[in-house]
Amino acid sequence: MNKSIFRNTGLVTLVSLLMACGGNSKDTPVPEPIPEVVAPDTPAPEAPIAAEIANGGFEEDTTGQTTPVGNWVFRPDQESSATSTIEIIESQEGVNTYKGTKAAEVIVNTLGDNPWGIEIAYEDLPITGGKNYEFSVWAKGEEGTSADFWIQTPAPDYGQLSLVKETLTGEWQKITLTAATAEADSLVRLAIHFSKEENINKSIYLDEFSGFILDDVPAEEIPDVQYSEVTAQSLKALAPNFNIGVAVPAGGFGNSIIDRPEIKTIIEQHFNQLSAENIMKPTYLQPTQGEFFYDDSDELVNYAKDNSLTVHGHVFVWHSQIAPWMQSFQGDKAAWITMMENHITQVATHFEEEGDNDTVVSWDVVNEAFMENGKYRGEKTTNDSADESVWFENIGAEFLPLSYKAARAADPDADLYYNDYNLIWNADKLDAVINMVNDFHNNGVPIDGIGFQSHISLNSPDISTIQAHLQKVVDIRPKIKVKITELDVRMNNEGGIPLTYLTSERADEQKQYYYDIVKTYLETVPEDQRGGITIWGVIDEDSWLQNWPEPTTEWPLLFFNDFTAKPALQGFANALKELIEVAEPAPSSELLTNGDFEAGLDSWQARGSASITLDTTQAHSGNNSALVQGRTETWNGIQKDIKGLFSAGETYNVSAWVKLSDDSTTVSPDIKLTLQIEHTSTEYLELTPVTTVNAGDWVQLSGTYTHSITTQESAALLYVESNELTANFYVDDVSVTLVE
Ligand SMILES: [Ca+2]
Ligand SMILES: [Ca+2]
Ligand SMILES: [Ca+2]
Ligand SMILES: [Ca+2]
Repeated sequence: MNKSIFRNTGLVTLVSLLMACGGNSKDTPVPEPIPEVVAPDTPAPEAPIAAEIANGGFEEDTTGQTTPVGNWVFRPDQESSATSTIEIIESQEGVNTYKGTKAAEVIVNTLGDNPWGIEIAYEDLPITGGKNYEFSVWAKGEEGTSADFWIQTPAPDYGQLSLVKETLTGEWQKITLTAATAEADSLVRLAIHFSKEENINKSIYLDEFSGFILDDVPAEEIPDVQYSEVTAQSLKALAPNFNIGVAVPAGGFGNSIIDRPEIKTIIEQHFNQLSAENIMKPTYLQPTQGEFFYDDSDELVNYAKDNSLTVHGHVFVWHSQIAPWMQSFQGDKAAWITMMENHITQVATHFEEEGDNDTVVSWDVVNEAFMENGKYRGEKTTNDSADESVWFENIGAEFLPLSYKAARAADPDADLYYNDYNLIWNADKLDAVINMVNDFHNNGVPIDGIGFQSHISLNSPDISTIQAHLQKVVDIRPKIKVKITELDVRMNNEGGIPLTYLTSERADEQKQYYYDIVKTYLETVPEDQRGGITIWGVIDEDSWLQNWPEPTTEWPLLFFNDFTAKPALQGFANALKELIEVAEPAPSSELLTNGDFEAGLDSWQARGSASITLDTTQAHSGNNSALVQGRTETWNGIQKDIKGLFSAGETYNVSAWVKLSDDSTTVSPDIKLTLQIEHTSTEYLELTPVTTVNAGDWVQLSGTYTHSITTQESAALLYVESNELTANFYVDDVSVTLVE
């Protein structure tokens, strides 16, 4: 019996019963006879609905085959110089096949850069949406070998439905995965990845793939999550002298910020520095030898300049993302040095600006020159296929000091950084970098700072490790700068079942971790050594982590995809608030007391027959000004005796703000600030040029005055006067400062 038909029958029955009992009394239908459901004595076992995996046991193939029947794809070397052998083998059932005489065998030779470099996949397996599936495969591998078993949505999304990382035991074992398909899904892919150190030169056998429907996926709605409140209005306003950066694409690169007003709004609100995510990398700036391409990077730099942002240049010399011509460049060591130095010189010179107001203020000169064991990349001290660098291999370690010297020569006022990943927790690697810096210092090679990339996971590394690693660089003498250059914080820990949405709890954990990182940085790195903190992207969906190293969602950044700030941003802001001392305004160099009338008319007098009153309806600053009325002579006004204020030979800036009262019958009188000095004679000195004022705006009277009188004065009357007797006017912010 088909289960679904049985269910439907039951439903009809129930509806019929309800109608019979509670139906409309006026029009009571004659109850239908209730169908009798007879339970069979021994119900036939219901066969589960199977997924149609063609040739799941490889019995349709022949030995040595690498393109099996069905939608199987063997990829022994799809990524980054990974190599392996994957083919159909023949064996006795139970030995190297689980069932029948055929199975697939994988022998890993070299690992690739990423964890899916060596893969067996079954593409485009038809499934029914909205069902829970169970898939299984039998595997046998030498004890300690391992593989990652995936159920994914098809290319190009590779959305993760299920992942099992299994260590093999030497015996045949069944690997089972359950996966919930979405209503919209109609195809999935099965994938198994083998790029692991422990598999090198070992055999792994796979046989008998199958899958079937378990049941329906209960409708699950992502709840409307209430995240903790974000009140921070602007990160950069909390730390005006601290570099708060963000990496962005620009120009013709996909997702360019130039075409995205919401992103620009965020940048201009919160950040004061940009890094080019990709468009200043070598392959981008010199795609063909001798032909430099600056359109996109210039657009980024111009945008930064127009919005008072600086740019951290990334990057002159890197083993990765270099153009094919550079990768395969032919020449002896001297030719390689010339080629490398030319790239640095050309690019640095392009962005160098005359004077010290440059937009590009710092550079990652060399990126990622060391392996995790602290040896040079390219020195081949590891089995890692990423242990390759055309720079080290063709020039030797000398490429490092040569790069920094070339960079300094071309851009003398930029901070020159060495940048690398895992420095925030890997002591071997960090020590190697510190040794390099010390060598540079001993040999007069310029370097200004170390960049910690800091692509990290929630609470990993722990804060004490981060502190210790930052401290090591802080302690280098002579002092260099410390910069966090590429910060992002993954929310899914490797190997765990990924979150389907960012929960409020996890968002708050991220907030705390961002807070801890920024706080630790500010507590550890003294102000003169702070290079700043740069976040590697603006909104979560723009992060490189959306598709690397595994297709998943990581919520690593400070903004949600709808451009609203995440609790993580509040964490960042809270640390800035606590630890950045916003400089007090410079101690006032104002020599005049109560020039702003905020202490009332104290020390000010009417001059001549004028009357002066404190006015609280008009003020250039604060709450008060002085109103001058009733003048009968042009020299009448308001005055203050500043005897002894001026020193002989010194020059002063003098200024006052004046606004005409609208009860004046004149509309544009001339007003000036004058000094009457009483010493051996009486002198009248015009401190500011004659200035026309009006009733619409405050107007500044402003000038400089050099005190050339050397004799002691008995009075020095600073006063405001007007050529028009009918001019009634407000005065505020009378100021005298020394010109240094
Ligand atoms: Ca088989
Ligand atoms: Ca410069
Ligand atoms: Ca410059
Ligand atoms: Ca005032």
